[in-house]
Amino acid sequence: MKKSIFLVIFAILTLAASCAYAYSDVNEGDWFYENVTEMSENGYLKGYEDGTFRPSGIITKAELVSVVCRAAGIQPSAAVNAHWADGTVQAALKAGLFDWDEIPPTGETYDEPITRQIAVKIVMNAFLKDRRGDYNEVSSSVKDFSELDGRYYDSVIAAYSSGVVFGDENGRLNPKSSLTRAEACAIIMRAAKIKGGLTPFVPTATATPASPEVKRGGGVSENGKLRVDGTRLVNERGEAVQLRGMSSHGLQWFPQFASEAAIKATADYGANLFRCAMYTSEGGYTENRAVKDTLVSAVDAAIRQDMYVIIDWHILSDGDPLAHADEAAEFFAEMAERYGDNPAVLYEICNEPNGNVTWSGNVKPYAERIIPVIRAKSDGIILVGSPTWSQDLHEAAKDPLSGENIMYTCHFYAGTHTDWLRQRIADCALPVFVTEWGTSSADGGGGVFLDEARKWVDFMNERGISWANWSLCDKNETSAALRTGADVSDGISPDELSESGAFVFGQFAK
Ligand code: DCB
Repeated sequence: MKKSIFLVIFAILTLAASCAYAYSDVNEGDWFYENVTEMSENGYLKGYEDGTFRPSGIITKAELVSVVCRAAGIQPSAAVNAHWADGTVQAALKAGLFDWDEIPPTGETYDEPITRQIAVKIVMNAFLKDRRGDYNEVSSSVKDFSELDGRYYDSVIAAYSSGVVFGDENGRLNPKSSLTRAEACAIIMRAAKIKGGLTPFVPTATATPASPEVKRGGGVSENGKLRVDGTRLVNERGEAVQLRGMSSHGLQWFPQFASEAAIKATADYGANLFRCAMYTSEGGYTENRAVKDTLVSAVDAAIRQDMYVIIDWHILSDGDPLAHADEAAEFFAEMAERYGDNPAVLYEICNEPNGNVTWSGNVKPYAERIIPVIRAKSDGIILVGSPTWSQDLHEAAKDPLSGENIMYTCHFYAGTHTDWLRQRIADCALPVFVTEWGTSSADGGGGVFLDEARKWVDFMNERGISWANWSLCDKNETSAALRTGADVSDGISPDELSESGAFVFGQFAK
């Protein structure tokens, strides 16, 4: 069926551009008559075998992307799945028309209706990427502006300001509803003309191969909402799932390595997890609230890249989590409000308690204060540390927390922590998540200790324990995954990886 539709498209595309396009259901006088006719004449889309165009039919994600790409002159690249539109969708993703999570290039949602807000973004990115509009003017004239997801504000404002989109008769955009074929023609034609005319679409014979080094997999579109089943982390179908990825370094020091480009680069090596380490002291949140903005943009970027993402309240020099419990409660209330039902987000409530603290006297009471704050908005995974820099799992096991979807973190550094800590994980019978580990010694330097790191990675893989490696930055310390001066704005090349980074990045896709 799909193949035959494709052949029809192809046959029609090869007709001469002067051919008259008369559809039985498109008449002079219809508001979309000119747009539909011009679209057809230029070979951007066609009608059905029975001579109809079906202007009020709903347009799917694959169809919208295909039509936009033809009109914008974006040629398909090599297909990765069997869907008829895949080559074009892959090319459009690469060209930055949309983000991974909006239309996962695995194909599962290609035939679903596209929402109007995503369609507007794709059209604007394809033709008028640099346009901006006036927020105050547009947001007050679009009656349902508040229904838009925030990531679409810029495109929608630009689209209204340039006259690409008008609201319906009630001034509404209905951002999450579907789009008709006639409406799609109208916005594409308006945008293409503003950009400067139409170029007939001529398909090229050979597609360029997709870049072979990209190794995506195991992301949110594949696994959905996570939960804890016994000691295991499982996906929405109840299947065991292992997350692997990088932790940032302190966001107050290295925001450039928590950028979308840096996060995307780790996903392209196969990571499906990113951890955002927001220090509480040492220039972090309790001293400078602006670091929260860095965290939020990193979390949003990871979500766009189809990754799971940990919001890490990175206590360290402030060893007792109770020291900043009020600020933590306020912070996690805000995060849970913002990300409540987003399946990508995990909450790590205290990185590494240390110093004169005990599980039952400090960490557990802290957790019992913070967990309900998150639970008011989210039943997502909550990750809890333990004394001695999150190594005292045996203490937590004697007096565990009650409630669902709670995991206990274990942190190790290969030069410092060996067999005895693995044994502790094996003995504790708790759901364990290694939210931080390094190939170095516990101070972030020394080594690297790759033989011991290999033992740890094997151990975690055998047990399906999820992990994030410390850290994605170019600091002059052995645990840093990047060489000094690495520029990640265009991805991470193999020669920008440190000795540790080369080892760790090689483990994501295994
Ligand atoms: C943890 C912390 C993490 C720390 C790494 C490596 O601390 F969660 O924040 O990162 O492990 O020590 C280091 C950075 C340095 C930075 C320093 C202070 O790599 O660049 O200067 O934080 O911000 C641990 C983990 C384990 C142990 C001790 C520490 N341990 N610790 O087992 O003794 O003392 O920070």
